[in-house]
Amino acid sequence: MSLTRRSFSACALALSLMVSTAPTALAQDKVTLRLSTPASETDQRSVSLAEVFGPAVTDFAVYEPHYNASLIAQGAELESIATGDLEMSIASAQELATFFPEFSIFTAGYVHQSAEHQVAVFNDAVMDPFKQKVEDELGVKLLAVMYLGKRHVNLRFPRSEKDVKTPEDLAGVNLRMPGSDAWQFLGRALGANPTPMAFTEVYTALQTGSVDGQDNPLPTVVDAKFYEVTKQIALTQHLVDLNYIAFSKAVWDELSADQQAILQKAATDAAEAARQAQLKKEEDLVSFLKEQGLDIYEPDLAAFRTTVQQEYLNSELAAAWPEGALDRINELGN
Ligand code: KDO
Repeated sequence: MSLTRRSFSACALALSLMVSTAPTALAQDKVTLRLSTPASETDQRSVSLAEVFGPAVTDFAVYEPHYNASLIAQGAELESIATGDLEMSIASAQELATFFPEFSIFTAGYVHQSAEHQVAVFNDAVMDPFKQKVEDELGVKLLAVMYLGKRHVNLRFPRSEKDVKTPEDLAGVNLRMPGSDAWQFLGRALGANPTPMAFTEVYTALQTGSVDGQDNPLPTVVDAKFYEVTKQIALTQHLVDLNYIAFSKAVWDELSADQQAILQKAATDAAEAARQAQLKKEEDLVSFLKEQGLDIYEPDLAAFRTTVQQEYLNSELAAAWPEGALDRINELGN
């Protein structure tokens, strides 16, 4: 069949219509991954998710972070993922322990010994039943472990007024702890009177004196500017704290195997980038905080470790820990 001018223009028109509709017809719609976190945009975990995770999944997903608990209140993120109102969060073991009491093993003071210990535990078979239960019963996949840092006691009093050597010195101190029960237990185990409070309210509470202190790692004390309204940090390192990158199982199941592999690697890489950044900050920030006028010192660590560990071992929390799990976690830390 010869190609006449008329048939040529008809073909050209049909082709132009196909091309003009191709982008919507052929391109797969990208899934939007809303993340809600109480952390600020400049927190290392937020930075690494935005700089490493987001770009790595951009072929099939749009990463949409919401900081300072602006989308979902701190502690409500996992429920929101379960109901399909959120796709990702930076979850804590304490929040998971409100659903699954056995997670309190990862919230116990002086159990995790380092960032690398956290990674060894997360990747060990001991973690498998914990991960499986969260997937099966909450519809949440724990993709990676993030290093939040070593938590210390940070008080608004100068050391001349309150010198923290042992847990006895925290008697009567109104110490803000995050809301979950596991956090309140830790506050009591330290010897203090814990007050439940959302992270975003802590600065004002310290400034007005409605709490006497709070506990967070040095990078958080700097990022949230708690050093502006506090006078001392007793380096209790009572919890080598962690978060998990929590991800919607329903969204995960909609992805192809290749997309799942890309997303998993993106989460692992983002967690590693944040870990290294957080560890570096922990080294650098003691001198910065001293320059800001804070008194930073080491308390009687043996007294704190012995007291806190005893509180946990005698507690109902420990009764929920799977047989042999603590021994395995300790083995991985040595
Ligand atoms: C906090 O509220 O003190 C805490 O450190 C608890 C962590 O689990 C995590 O939620 C963290 O806040 C936020 O990511 C803000 O850093």
